[in-house]
Amino acid sequence: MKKALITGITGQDGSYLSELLLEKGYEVYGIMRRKSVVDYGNVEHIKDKINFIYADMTDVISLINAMKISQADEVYNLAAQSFVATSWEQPLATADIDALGVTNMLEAIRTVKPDARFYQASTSEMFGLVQEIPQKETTPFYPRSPYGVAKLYGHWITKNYRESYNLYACSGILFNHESERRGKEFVTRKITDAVAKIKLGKLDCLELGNLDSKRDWGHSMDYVKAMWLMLQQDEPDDYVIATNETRTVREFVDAAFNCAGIEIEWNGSGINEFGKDKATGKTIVKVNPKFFRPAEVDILIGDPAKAENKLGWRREISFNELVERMVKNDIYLLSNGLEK
Ligand code: NAP
Ligand code: F7E
Repeated sequence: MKKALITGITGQDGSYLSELLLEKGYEVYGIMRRKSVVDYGNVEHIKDKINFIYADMTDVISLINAMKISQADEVYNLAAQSFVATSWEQPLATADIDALGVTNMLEAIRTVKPDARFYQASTSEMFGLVQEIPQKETTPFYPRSPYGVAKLYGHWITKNYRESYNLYACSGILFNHESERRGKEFVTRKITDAVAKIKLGKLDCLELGNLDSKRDWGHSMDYVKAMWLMLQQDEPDDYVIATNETRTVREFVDAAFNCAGIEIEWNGSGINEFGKDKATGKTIVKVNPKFFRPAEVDILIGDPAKAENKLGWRREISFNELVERMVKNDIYLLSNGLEK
């Protein structure tokens, strides 16, 4: 029975990856931060199948301990301060966790079990002000947020430990991936949650920032399969995981309201743009400059050809299915008093 250690197990990807590895017969260990109220986050439903270890990415001793306890064959480093907007408010905490935290984890592996295979959760945010369209493994990086900068350190230190110490260490450069378990501060879930509330008469209007921003959105369930595939190859390498489709935030809003049977009519421009419910004439989407970022990543679109050819990875959940699943789920949660 193979053993896997997942950092960030309570998050969106951690939960889908845990389900995948449990299905494959792995013994799953997960590191969890101590909180004042115990909270298993997205793995509440499978908590009895997981071996939890209290640890923190900023505390190397706790990560060495996690390696000693788990004796993991595979380590998936998914833990991060992952919300880009917060990285301007907490740049140092973001760097401690997302940058130095990676070195902490690599050192723990090197010290306890250097033959363990390592996956690093790199990100399309490293491309930032894009130097090429679409972005692939060879595209130069230009991060645009403290989050992107910290993740770029994590990316390079992973490559450096692979080259310096011959560790089996891979980075997955994953483009945006969402799901029913996405945190509500991220734009997709913020939209689908608001669509459910507006549909059920519990909210009047959704306020958003930059509607023109373009993202390459897939489903997390597809993306965790790529993480596992990367650690099953003969040689460690880095891969872009994306859908090769890009859409604006405005297009996501249209698609989400459509799933709830509401058609939007857009009026105005810039910060004065708003969306009306075509049927009722009521304004249900507004722009609020409070949600703009100090520096924006205007467009992301990834080329997953290398992953498709070498790993045999394919995305299975389409954009429309992703949006529909998220909207349906939020309507279900709200209708049944289950939303958090
Ligand atoms: P998420 O839902 O925000 O989960 C982040 C996880 O990290 C949570 O379990 C959180 O634990 C944990 N964590 C945060 N700080 C920690 C610390 N100091 N020590 C230990 N654990 C800590 O993120 P996600 O969407 O699943 O993303 C997984 C990873 O992929 C992240 O590294 C993210 O940056 C990266 N990524 C995500 C995307 C995407 O579109 N989703 C794309 C590219 C890369 P708590 O429950 O205690 O907060
Ligand atoms: O923003 C725009 C915002 O916060 C997407 C993380 O998983 O993916 C994620 O980072 C876009 C941005 O995700 C609102 O300005 C407009 O252009 O959903 P987001 P993100 O910043 O792309 C990458 C790949 C990661 O690695 C990260 O961990 O949407 N936007 N209006 C808004 N965004 C938010 N959050 N809220 C708004 O009201």
